[in-house]
Amino acid sequence: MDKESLEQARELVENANNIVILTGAGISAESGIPTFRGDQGLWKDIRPEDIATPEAFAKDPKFVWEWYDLRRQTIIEAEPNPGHYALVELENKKEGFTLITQNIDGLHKRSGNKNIIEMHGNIWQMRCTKCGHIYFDYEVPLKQLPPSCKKCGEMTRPNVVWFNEIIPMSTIDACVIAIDNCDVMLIVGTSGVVEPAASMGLMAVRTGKKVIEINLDTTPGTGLYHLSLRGKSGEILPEFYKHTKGYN
Ligand code: BV8
Ligand code: ZN
Repeated sequence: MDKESLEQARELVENANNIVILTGAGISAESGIPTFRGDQGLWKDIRPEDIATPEAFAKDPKFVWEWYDLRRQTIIEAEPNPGHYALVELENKKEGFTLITQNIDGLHKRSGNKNIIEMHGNIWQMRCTKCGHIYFDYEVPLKQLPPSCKKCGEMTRPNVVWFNEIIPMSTIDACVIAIDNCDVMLIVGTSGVVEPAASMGLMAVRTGKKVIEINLDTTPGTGLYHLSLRGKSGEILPEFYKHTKGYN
């Protein structure tokens, strides 16, 4: 990755008062959690678009829960990586900081970030299909599939947003307001395929924000953004602090 772009990005991040971060599965890849697409994705034989849907769940809730239980078993073993911790540093240093994540693994919370919008939900939360009760359940592996609601005993689902499900307007509004108020937006480890997250970078560009992408590959947004840093987020994000006073 070229030093010049990294230096430019470091300056922009350093001088920004208000920053928004949008993360995808790529930021958790170095923690050992497989991404969705691309050759290292674990789900080669399963397209997320075919199983992470209300239709798949209605057809065979046990099969869908087996997939989530498998992912929970992978995630529980994973540790946040330097990329996650660099975002905690950033939040501690910035006046305005919002972390929008598409990830449901909960690693941003575990690493210590506070102002997080989990726009696709959280794999550790169950939601009752009958009474709507939402609660955290960290049991791994799950003894009963599908799990029963702790309150009413009916079947639960993962409290995540599936394909063709609406993301609550309050969540979208919070993302739009954060982007509207920021000077700089970092887009980290997302293939830019899934809407509405994929359009957020463009929204920032259109409203005059400096958008910096960090990814191993190019994405549909690469040509539009102010800077595109090619490399691992776990190596690039900490670079933003290597030369900052007071950061050791
Ligand atoms: C909605 C939760 C209104 C569940 C997820 C046709 C065209 C356009 C849009 C649509 C369409 N048809 C339908 C739609 C809408 C649909 C959509 O976008 N479909 C896509 C697939 C075409 N969106 C929706 O349905 C959304 N709701 O729009 O409501 C509506 C209602 C009804 C009908 C229509 C519209 C809801 C979407 C939410 C889906 N839920 N997750 C779960 O996880 O089980 S999405 C899922 O994909 C994950 O959340 C994941 O985060 C997300 C996005 O993937 P990425 O995070 O980008 O991961 P990916 O593997 O793709 O990429 C990883 C990247 O990291 C790569 O670029 C790689 O190079 C990079 N990388 C890897 N390692 C590293 C790295 N980078 C840096 N460092 C590294 N070390
Ligand atoms: Zn219930």
